[in-house]
Amino acid sequence: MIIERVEAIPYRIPMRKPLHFASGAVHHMDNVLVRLTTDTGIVGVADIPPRPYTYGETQAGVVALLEGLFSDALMGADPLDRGRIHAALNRTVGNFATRGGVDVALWDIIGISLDTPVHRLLGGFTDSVRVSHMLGFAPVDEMVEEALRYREVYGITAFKIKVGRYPLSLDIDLCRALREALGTEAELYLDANRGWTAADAVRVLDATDGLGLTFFEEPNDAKEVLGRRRLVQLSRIPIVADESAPSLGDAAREVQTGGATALSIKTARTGFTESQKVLAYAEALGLEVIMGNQIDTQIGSTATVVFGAAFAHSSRNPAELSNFLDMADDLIAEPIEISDGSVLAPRVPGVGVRIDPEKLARYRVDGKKD
Ligand code: MUC
Ligand code: MG
Repeated sequence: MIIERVEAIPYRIPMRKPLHFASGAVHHMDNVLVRLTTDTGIVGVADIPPRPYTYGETQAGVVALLEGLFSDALMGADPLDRGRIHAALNRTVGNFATRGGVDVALWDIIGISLDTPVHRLLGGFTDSVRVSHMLGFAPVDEMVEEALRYREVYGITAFKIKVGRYPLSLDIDLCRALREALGTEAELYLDANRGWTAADAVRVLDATDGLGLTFFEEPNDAKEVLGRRRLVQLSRIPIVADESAPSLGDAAREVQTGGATALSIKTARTGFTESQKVLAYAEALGLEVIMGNQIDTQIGSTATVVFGAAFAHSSRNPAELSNFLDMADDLIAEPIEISDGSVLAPRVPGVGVRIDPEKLARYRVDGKKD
């Protein structure tokens, strides 16, 4: 089996509710669908969400890379030879989302060819993953109302609170309001997307002590190493590396140099192959991981479910799986269902995503037709 066609399909779907956070905002999903077709007729797909404010990738850049250098590496390759393919892809630095998407599409092909769901090929630990919902910036009463609604409608009881704003009291008051409204059973954790200085993040930790927060993701810019190290040492809750750890090497550097005590794993950037390495590294060191959200569509969120369900250590904490609900529409033919606060891993062969051809035709922006 060899890959004989590499397609990069850019598409745009508006957000029903734009997501705002300290490092940026998403009003439209300007993503790229990668489609790898083999000589056996098997087609592997994955979603690539370029996040310029986080990694510098853009939709046009992703398309150019897939149609250029990455096509050279993929055309004629057997999808089972992942080691060789990744060695070739790794000759291009950065571009994490593009690399992650290609890996997921390769696994999709492998799963379909073996007639097996990929979460079972990877590890098969469980078939259900608990969901955490990410609350973007909005007035406090709206964020509280959203959390209560998601608990009521979907049974979600874990929430990641986007913070990182000034004055600090804005987000401190927000944390208090959410804890008060949701009670003690809800799991609440923070993500500042580098919005604060390390010293201010320590002030926030002090002010929110007693609220039972469980994690604090990217409080400041991890490149400010000494400030970050001091913060990590002072914090009683794990400090999570997310955008400072977009690859295995970056994750190891952040942990080994005292910049983080937990890791966010995003299949949107480390696919399944490198995510497994990050997971094993974290597990060996006794560090918790959170299956994170790159503001993913249902295609991307399905990949997260697949990986989360595959291993004990990736399914321990609720995974960030629900922000596709902020989108006005999606390319997926069978929508993800969240019930009782959980999502089931797909049972069909492959990653388990089927693209709706009419929706793809409606939202693609390259003017081409299938
Ligand atoms: C997150 O966890 O940071 C916001 C920016 C991004 O790249 O991912 C999101 C969520
Ligand atoms: Mg984050």
